[in-house]
Amino acid sequence: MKVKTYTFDDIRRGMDVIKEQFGPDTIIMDIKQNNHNGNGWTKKGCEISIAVENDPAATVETDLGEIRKKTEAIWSDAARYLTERLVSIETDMLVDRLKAYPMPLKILHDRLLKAGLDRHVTMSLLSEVFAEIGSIAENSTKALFFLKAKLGKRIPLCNVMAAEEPVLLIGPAGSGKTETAKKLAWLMNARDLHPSIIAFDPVRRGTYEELRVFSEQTAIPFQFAASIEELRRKVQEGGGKKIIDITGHLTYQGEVVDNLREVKKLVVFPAGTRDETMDHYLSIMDSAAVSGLIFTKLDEEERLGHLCNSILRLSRPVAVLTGGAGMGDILIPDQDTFGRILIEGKTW
Ligand SMILES: Nc1nc2c(ncn2[C@@H]2O[C@H](COP(=O)(O)OP(=O)(O)OP(=O)(O)O)[C@@H](O)[C@H]2O)c(=O)[nH]1
Ligand SMILES: [Mg+2]
Repeated sequence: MKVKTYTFDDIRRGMDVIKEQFGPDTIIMDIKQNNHNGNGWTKKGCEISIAVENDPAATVETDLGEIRKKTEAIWSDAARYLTERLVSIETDMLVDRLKAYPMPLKILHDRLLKAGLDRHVTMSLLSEVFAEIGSIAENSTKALFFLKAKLGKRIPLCNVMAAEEPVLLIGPAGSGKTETAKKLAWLMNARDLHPSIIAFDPVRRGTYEELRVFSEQTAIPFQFAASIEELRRKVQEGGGKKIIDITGHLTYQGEVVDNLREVKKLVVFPAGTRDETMDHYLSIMDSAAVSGLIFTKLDEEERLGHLCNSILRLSRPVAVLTGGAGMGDILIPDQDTFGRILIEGKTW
């Protein structure tokens, strides 16, 4: 049964036509009276909706549609069932394997999963630890030590603290480049690396004031460049460790990356960035020129497992982590760092 609506000039005439065409027993579903505004004149009209039997061709089409819908639903159910079964078989296997493990490894397993680390990564880390130290893993301190070392070995690091070598911070707009430049400069200053910041923005002097104030407060030198030539000259002039903070504008970032071949390029991503966004950014930059990654805003993440999953997936060296508004909220990662932030949380 379908509902069809017809328009007539007036109700009485409409009802006569309906009865004539569809018979006296036609079921009237709705009658609407309305005004049509034509070319400067108003005309009354009405819409009459009636129930009509489906025509045979339409019925076949509807039936086919229904069959298709039901088949799709069966396929989806089957796929869901198989996935659930596989996951549960795998979980049973993991539970069985875990039974043989010392208690501290079982506890670490739960904590890593709770932190959001991929369960396959978690299990393979634990099995590596167990294979290497066996019953020594009964000692929870040793189990944790080896676990951190195993995870640390899987994550390459990038050294940003080498004296003299300039570092260039690139990354999506608002990812934390300027803030990280300040934190890095602060840290390098404390380690007597004589840092200075060079900001590059050919369009607007967006960060100029912020960095000028920072420079005044810390006595860390700051310069501004509005063209690639000026930037290149300022990078080459004088000594010390140069940190180059550039605009979030991707076209200019690409130009700087192409023109400053000799500097170490680090991509800044907030810790919550989706994998696709990171892949997209790395695909549009000359990613071969990128030496390492910086992750910011760790303090805004509930759990850090997903960050470790992304880092393991990307397989690119990590240079710096930041997590907070304070100048000291910066961490130069070492082998222990990732295990520590997963198990112990925010410890910087
Ligand atoms: N919570 C938190 N906020 C941060 C962190 N790092 C940066 N931010 C904030 O993120 C915002 C953007 O930081 P910026 O350093 O200006 O980002 P940017 O990449 O230089 O931005 P553009 O130059 O506009 O591309 C600011 O509000 C920062 O305070 C961090 O580690 N934790
Ligand atoms: Mg900035």
